[in-house]
Amino acid sequence: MADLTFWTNPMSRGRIVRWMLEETGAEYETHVLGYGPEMKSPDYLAVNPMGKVPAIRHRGTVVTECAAICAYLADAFHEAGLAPDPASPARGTYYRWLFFGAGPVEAAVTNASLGVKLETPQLEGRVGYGSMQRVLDTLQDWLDGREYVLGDRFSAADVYLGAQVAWGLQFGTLEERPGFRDYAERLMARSAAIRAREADDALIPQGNG
Ligand SMILES: N[C@@H](CCC(=O)N[C@@H](CS)C(=O)NCC(=O)O)C(=O)O
Repeated sequence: MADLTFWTNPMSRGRIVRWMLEETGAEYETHVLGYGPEMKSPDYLAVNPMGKVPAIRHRGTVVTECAAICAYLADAFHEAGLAPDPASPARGTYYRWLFFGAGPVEAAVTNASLGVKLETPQLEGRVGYGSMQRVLDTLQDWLDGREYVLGDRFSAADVYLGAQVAWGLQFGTLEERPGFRDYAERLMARSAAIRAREADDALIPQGNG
């Protein structure tokens, strides 16, 4: 059994995790799963009962959910410097934006892309993201004057949040706001992001199988 195994499809959120894996510099073994029967096979359901990618297994422990995988890998490979010290105040900021990406941003973008609309403004109090407008304003204000979520320091929070912003802009599911494109381009120009993109692009024919 490989020390670090990665299950993905090249046209999936697995691209976030591959980028994160490349940032850590760790060696890993990739298993590409096609959508449909391969992801729902008994073998893979034993790894992730959701039948979804991505997933990793490291030293026998399975981790699913992109944001959790990013946070886990940052700690497991702490020498890569992708997460602030657990006892530092920056750790709070890091968690805050990592989960802002996994919660409000992801839900708001998914609902918008599916055409889900809140019937009345009162419902904003019941959905975790409130409104897309509020999510975008909050993110825009935070990124204003900052190179990364933590200021001048890149972290795993930028991998997760940055992927949401970059792909949202690319697929038109996220509104253009001042700072968003610069942030996305800065991140996507990183050598690990480029390596990950090239590796996944090369696997696209296999992922269709
Ligand atoms: N919450 C999960 C979402 C995973 C997810 O929805 N993956 C999609 C691809 S992007 C998938 O595997 N879909 C196949 C299916 O549900 O059958 C995460 O953050 O990793």
